[in-house]
Amino acid sequence: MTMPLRCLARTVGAGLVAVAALTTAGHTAEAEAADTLGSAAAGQGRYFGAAVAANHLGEADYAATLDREFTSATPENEMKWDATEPSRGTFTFAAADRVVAHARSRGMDVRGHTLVWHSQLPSWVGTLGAADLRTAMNGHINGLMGHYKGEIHSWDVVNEAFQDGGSGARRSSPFQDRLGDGFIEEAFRTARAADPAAKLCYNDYNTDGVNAKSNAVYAMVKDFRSRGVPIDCVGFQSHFNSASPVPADYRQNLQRFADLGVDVQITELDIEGSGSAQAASYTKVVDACLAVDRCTGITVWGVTDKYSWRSGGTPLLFDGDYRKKPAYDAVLTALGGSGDPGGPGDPGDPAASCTAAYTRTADWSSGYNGQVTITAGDAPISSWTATVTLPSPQSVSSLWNGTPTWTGTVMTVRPSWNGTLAAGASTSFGFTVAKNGSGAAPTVGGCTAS
Ligand code: 9MR
Repeated sequence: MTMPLRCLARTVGAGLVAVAALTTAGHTAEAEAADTLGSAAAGQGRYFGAAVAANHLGEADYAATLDREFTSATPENEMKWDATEPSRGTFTFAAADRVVAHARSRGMDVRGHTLVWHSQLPSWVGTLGAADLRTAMNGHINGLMGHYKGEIHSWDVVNEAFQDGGSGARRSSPFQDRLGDGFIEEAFRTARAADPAAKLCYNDYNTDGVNAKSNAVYAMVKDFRSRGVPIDCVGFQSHFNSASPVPADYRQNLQRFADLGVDVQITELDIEGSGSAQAASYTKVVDACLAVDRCTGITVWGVTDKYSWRSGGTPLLFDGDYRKKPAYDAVLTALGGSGDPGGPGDPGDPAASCTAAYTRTADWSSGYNGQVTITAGDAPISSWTATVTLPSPQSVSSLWNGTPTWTGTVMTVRPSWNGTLAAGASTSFGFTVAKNGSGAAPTVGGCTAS
């Protein structure tokens, strides 16, 4: 069967990373039975997302796994108040912009996280009196939502405003303590005006089952709905471990919120553990979401165990080497997708594919060194080809760990000794460029593999 080729090619500024991928035969997400989390979830009318850290996007395996598997991205820390408005009125968007640009250029949706939260709050906010704090809160919402207007699918407008424990009370914070209960409503009204197209969510943890805390959030959402306060969705963080397992009434809890007329989203899923026990817990979560019509998507709180905020608990779907865990297979299966349980070498294996990621490794006035890391996809490969287009009038003065041929300014590089790669394994070639007056970045085109 002939499949369309799919090619992503980007050039980013020097020092950043360009990733190019070309699938040579079959196995595009669009063309086959769902074999990625994102395509399987799409088949169920849902998104499947991950929390993304800007500072890992330059790691080829991280970016390749993110790009292959996920259809939504949540900046893990980059949109928080301390990252975006460290001093009053001075907005810093560079790190969040990197996540948004990466995600959007690859067709992913973005969840905005988070506008009003007691944590990761710069100290200046806590010094303000009530009137000033109200102005600052609304200014922050307008600053963030204005900058990303039209680019964010759902915003966590207010995060974690309720206390743990049995009281169902609001959590102490500068917002709660100075502005009272009404700060949440005000934040949502400001948010609706700032970007009317974005879904506005309340997000919290330990609200996954029916308990005093989720009852308090439920009462608030019900009140908002009855009074026309703009709220579209409730986020259930879903950080689980043995002390806080997936609740037996998870689906029931999601459903009662959905019945209030809001969407529900699983926003920060991770489950500590390993093997079949972890896999079974993930299955419960996916099954619960699929059983609730208004559960519109699932986000896991990271791509790989090694960068998880709970890395010791190995709570995610890919291990530290980006290998799929049993939990991955369980999620894919629960989403109705079909994995590759037989492993490499079995009939039906993925086609040979590779990605090429470029970095500038050294830079001086008259030249620079570039490096392209070739990473095999889901199948082992015996050869690869990558193209590098140099901006005129640059010229390559030497190249190592690869064999170049030239057509005009396009350099096609094939392996020297390093053609054979295991699935997911990487090799690199490097080259020295004479700038001849131009320091612009080269374009790394498609990587093809056989
Ligand atoms: O994963 C985030 C971690 O990198 C930060 O150090 C931490 C700081 O507060 O926040 C983590 O993300 C939290 C999220 O923003 C809100 N819900 C709980 C998440 C895990 O702590």
